[in-house]
Amino acid sequence: MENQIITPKRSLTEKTEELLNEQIGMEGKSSAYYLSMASWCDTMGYVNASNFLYKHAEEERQHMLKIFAYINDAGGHALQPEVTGIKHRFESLREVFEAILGHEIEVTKSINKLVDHCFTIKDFTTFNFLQWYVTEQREEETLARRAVELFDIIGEQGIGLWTIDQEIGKLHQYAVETGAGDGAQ
Ligand code: OFO
Repeated sequence: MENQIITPKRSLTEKTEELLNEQIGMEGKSSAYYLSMASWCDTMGYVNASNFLYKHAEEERQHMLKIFAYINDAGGHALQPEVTGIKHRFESLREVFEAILGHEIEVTKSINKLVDHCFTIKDFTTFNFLQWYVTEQREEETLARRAVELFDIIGEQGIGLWTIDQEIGKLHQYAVETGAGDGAQ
């Protein structure tokens, strides 16, 4: 087991810093991915989905910056991640929201790995810092799941896609009003 090394210069072990930088990469990728999706939705006339995703891209960037501040305040060095391989075109609106749900599940696994690591080495400060992300992931997974369900409940024929876009707008509004998907309790 890695020993926690707290010195006058730093409060993070190298491994913890490495994992936090990996998480920065995940959040940066989320932001870029959602921005790309927002743009595609915009070009397709899915106005509400597009607004939802532009805002979501911004939130993910804030999640990334929160970790930047945490690492550097603890005496480490936060690294700007390389973000490559972002998809720009999608087959359908459904594909977009299924991809979001799949991506958020991967982000949750990554956060859980980090939380487990911190608990194991007894870095309770970072463990505590990460609780915000634990809550956030549950909210974001729920929002994405609700969006994916709309495709089955409403159906995509006729005005189905238009209606789904309207409902996504309501989900967005709900998230804004309650702070869901933004780590609020
Ligand atoms: Fe950063 O909250 Fe989702 O990915």
